[in-house]
Amino acid sequence: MNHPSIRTVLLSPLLALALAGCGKQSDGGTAASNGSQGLKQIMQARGLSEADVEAALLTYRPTGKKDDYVIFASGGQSGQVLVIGVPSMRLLKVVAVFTPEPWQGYGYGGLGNKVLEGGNQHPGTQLTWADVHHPNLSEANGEYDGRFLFVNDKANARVAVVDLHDFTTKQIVPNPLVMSDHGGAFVTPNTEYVVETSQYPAPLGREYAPLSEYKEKYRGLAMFWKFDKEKGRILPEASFGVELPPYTQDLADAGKGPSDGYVFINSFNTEMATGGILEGNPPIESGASQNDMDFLHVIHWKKAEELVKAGRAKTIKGVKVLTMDVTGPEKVLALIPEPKSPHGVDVTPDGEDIVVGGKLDTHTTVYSFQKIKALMEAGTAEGKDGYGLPILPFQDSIRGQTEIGLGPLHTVYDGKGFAYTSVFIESVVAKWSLKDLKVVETLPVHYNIGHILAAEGDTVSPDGNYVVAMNKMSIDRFANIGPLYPQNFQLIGIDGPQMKLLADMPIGIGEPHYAQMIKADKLKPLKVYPMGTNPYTNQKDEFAVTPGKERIERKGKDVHVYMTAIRSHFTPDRIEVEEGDRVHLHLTSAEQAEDQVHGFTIDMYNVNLSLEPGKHENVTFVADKPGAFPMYCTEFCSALHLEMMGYLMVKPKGAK
Ligand code: RUQ
Ligand code: CUA
Repeated sequence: MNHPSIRTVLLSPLLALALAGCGKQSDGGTAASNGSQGLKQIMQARGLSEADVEAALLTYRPTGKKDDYVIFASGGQSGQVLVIGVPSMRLLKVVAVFTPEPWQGYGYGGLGNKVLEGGNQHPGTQLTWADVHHPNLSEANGEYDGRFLFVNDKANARVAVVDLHDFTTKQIVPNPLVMSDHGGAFVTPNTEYVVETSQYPAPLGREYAPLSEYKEKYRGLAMFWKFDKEKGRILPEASFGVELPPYTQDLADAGKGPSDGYVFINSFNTEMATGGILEGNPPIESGASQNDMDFLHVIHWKKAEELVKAGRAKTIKGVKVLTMDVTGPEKVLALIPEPKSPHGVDVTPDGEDIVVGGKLDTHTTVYSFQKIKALMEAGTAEGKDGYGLPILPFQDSIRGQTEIGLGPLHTVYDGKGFAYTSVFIESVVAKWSLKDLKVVETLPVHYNIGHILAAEGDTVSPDGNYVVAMNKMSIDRFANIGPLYPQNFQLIGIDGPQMKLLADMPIGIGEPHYAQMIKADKLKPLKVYPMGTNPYTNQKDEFAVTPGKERIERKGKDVHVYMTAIRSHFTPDRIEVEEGDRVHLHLTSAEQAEDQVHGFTIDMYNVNLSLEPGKHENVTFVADKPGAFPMYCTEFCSALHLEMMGYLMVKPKGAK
């Protein structure tokens, strides 16, 4: 059921019923009036207003009733992704992405280890955290298609691919050229590319150069990771980068509709400040805030793609890169002034405008794609920057500016002509009209809203019923749990004439930066795996075990154990090896019933697996600790779950 109909059809009579008792309700009467009397008492006892009750009715999901939308939110420093139902704001899952996660058996000996290892920037050095910023859903024709989710790790310059067919991370791609990323992981309208742009400049390819050579040697980069939807993987060899000046690029967005083929990236340190407080320089925060204008970068990626195909790219660390001596003259890369320390850059659903929020400004600036395109094609520039890139005239590139308030950051859309901007310093959501660039309403949020998201908000047709304020602070909202406070997601209804605050959700993990919200019925994940499935190939694993064929095979020091799990035993349940043997465990869940999950751990060996129905896992380890090690199921799967165990017997060297 969709939200407007809840509000108009269901809510009014219900509320009327609920509130009938609030004024002058007389005694006695029908069951209905007893009910409303009860509600009135509850409202009084709990100190609830009419608006509170309305919000509760609009968001409450009784048991068994599912949510209409699903949010994929960054899990911040946890390196994971949060999956949240809307409007209930219930946490449904935490998907392991960049960080080992024991419940999902990700990074504890099983097949997921390979995915994590593939994401290491320095082979052999396991990264165990990430700074997740912007989850982005795959798109087809500018609409979320519910198939994949891409996430960036700002701290270690990586992009991950989560397959929504089983909500499992399949690939982590380290960027070999840059140190950090922020403008990612944004997709082009048909997910041709996953865009990842750098944040803090460094020499490309991660070489050393002293800070005194910043202007000459440090660079930014826009990476276009080619995505193959059929394979469900990024293809690094078919990807390319576009070199950028060292201006500290920030957020990015891909064009859509008329602006499909372009990418927009902003920047906030065109001063190229590098700090040096002890050396007598201003701190970077003030050094980077001298200019009134920074630069919006515009990349014509379809043209860049052609130039790469035509052999115009250089190869750096195995990546094809178009350098500025090519992209400037070829009109692939242009700069446009943008007001003071911008943060968000958000293309409107019709693809015609690009809205930029300036952190130190009181406006959002609305750039017109048609104007930009005409200027770029005509080669009209008011000058060139120090790298020979054309600077388009500001006034001729914009449609106008909206007076928003202090500290506008990010903007989302409702598809009905309104934009919603998060205003950090003022702690409000500002709703404004894209047509006349005027604020029509502001709603206080609690507190210091960073990002904001809308239902189907980054598509060509947002749903216009919900917005979520992603607040960085939550002072006074929740029980005191120590000096590290949760952040606060606030669900806001936007389908009526006024914005309505509906629900708070404390986020007790990481700092979530961004999120996207998709219609729940667009997601069509598996319920069980076909028996023996390797989730990383989506195929039957070569070592899959058929029930009845369980066995132990020894080849010298290698012991292969072919095991199945089904309520409530592992077969075999005894493994006997010698100290120093290499154990290869091939473990198939023989379950095919929904929600019948087993876990598998071996005490002291740091092995832990999740065995969803039908899933297959392979684990290899050296039995280097002698002893009698219980192995057991870690999910309470049945009445005899505690009995679902066995022993790994590791005979000490030299023992008889
Ligand atoms: S988002 S710096 Cu506004 Cu990546 Cu948080
Ligand atoms: Cu299987 Cu507990």
